[in-house]
This record gives sequence, C-alpha cells and structure tokens, in this order.
Amino acid sequence: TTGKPRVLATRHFPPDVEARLAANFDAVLNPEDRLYDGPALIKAAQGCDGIMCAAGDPLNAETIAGLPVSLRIIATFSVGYEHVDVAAAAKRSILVSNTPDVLTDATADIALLCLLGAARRAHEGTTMLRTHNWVGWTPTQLMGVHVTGKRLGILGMGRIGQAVADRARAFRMQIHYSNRSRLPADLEKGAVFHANPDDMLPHCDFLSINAPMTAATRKWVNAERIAKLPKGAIVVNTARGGVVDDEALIAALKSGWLAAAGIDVFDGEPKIHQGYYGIENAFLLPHMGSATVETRNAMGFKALDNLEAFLLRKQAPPDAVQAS
Ligand code: 8YV
Repeated sequence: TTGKPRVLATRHFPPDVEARLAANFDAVLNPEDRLYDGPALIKAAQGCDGIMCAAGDPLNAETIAGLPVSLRIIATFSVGYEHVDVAAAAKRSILVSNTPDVLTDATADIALLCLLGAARRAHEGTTMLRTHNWVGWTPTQLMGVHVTGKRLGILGMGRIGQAVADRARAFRMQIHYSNRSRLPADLEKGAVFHANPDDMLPHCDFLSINAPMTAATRKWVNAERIAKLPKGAIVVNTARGGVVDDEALIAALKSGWLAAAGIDVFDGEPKIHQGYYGIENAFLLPHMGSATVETRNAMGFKALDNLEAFLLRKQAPPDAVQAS
C-alpha cells in the first residue's frame, strides 16, 4: 500500500480531476464507468477511507450500513445530494460534502437555454431542418412565445435561482420567486416574493424550477398546480425531475394548457417517461446543466478539496452538508 488514504471514485471523472485524485490518494477507479448498484458499491468501497460519488449513485441507508468502518467521508461531485442519506451517514460518523457555487453559472445558462429553446420551438426547428422538411420560410412558420418582458416565477431562489433571475433581467423579465425565506433587498433586486409558492403560480408566464429534491418538493408541480399557471405558460426544469409529476406535465403539454416545457432533468433518468417522446413542444436535454469543461473540472477539484481537507489535513470539509 501507498500509505495514502484510499478513495473510491464511483465514476470516471475528468482527466485532471482523476490525476489529482491519483496523486494525493490511493485511488480506486471505476474502470468501466458503469453505475454501481448498492452491493457493488459496498464491495468496491472495502478498505476505503473516502468515496467520491455523483448524483444518482445509490448511497441510501442500506448502502451506507454496508460501508466499511474505515469509511469516513462521502464527497459528492454535485450540488444536489438527495442520493446520499445524510442522516444515515451521520449516525455512522461519515461526513458528506457537495460542490456548491462552482456550477451555478453553467446551470443557470442551461436554464435559459431550456427557457428559450421551449419558447422559441428550437426542437421543432432543428428537427424540421435536419429531416429536410424545411421547404421555405412562411410568415406563420414556427411561431413561438415571446420571452422579453414576460413574467418569470422561480421556485427556489438559492444560488442557481438567483443566477437565473440575473440572466432573465437582461430579457427585461419581471421576476417572481418563492423560497423558504425572503432574500435581502440587495439580492432580491426588485423580484416579487411569494411566501406561499402556490400564490406565485398565477403570475408565471414562465416557471423555472430551481429547488432541491426533498420530501416537500417531490411532485410539487402536479396537475392542480399546473392548472393555476396561466394558459400558455412554459415550465423549465433544471433542478430535479422528481419535483414534477411527469403524467400531469405531459397531459398539460398535450392539451395545450402549457405552451411548452424545457427540461434538463427527469424522474428516473435516464429512463424518462415515455410520454415525452410523443410530444413536440418539449425541449429536452440529457442532464447537461453543469456539463462544461470548466465547470466539471471545478466540481471535481471542489470534491477533492473536501476529501483532502479531511483525509490529508484532518480539517473539517469546507462544504459539509447536514441532513435536511
Ligand atoms: C451533475 C447535478 O451533472 O450537481 C448536481 O446536482 O445534478 C449535476 O451538476 C451531476 O448530477 C453530477 O453528479
């Protein structure tokens, strides 16, 4: 052995990230870049002091119960950490850290891409062109929904929600938001706060979901709440698919109650609800919010900052999270 702490990487991370991991730790890499199920993850983690994982990895209570006694820290390469049972980890004195801040801009950029892509019918346009069905411009071709000056409701005004608002202000959108607590004026920047998120819905020409996945947000966007949106509204989701009831969203897109949706995240991804394949007014991306070279490197380095602080320097991981 190298004498260095041993860290399991559950995924194949960007090369510079894996290089630093291998330089500072006895790194156990996942050679096939295949998702571990619980038992395989437990097996791979034997003898490890830390785990560097990603969203979707099954670090539930059952897996955590099976981790070796040597295991002291789980650093997830993601800001969302609903895949880690933080309470179960705490019971075993295993620390959990995430990667806030570094992916805020990339994710907010994708939210605007989804908003614009949905409003301006980007999927239908690219499909028409690439299938050789563009036979000429007409005055009524692919008319979408105007974005500039419209009202945008943001569900979850944390770091990413605020970055979405900043971008939307350049489109002169009027920002409404709902959040656990009201922001101070310098961060609110004139946005309208709704203490009850239900009260925000009638004001949303666009609804952007930027809230974490919790028991309280599970399927929060359901049929009843979609009915409270103005007819012709557009739903954007770059947070977690589980916040939306897919059946209800697809039904509203089919009926035309919603003009469109722009979606980067899906419940049960990558196996998405089959209904999405049958509708054209959904602009769909395969969970690309943080997928830039710069951001993925920064996420990896941040996960490593936490592992190194704790395992090499016996310091508190700077981005430790608590059970919510
Ligand atoms: C990642 C994410 O693509 O950070 C998150 O919560 O969902 C994305 O940035 C992915 O989940 C990495 O683990």
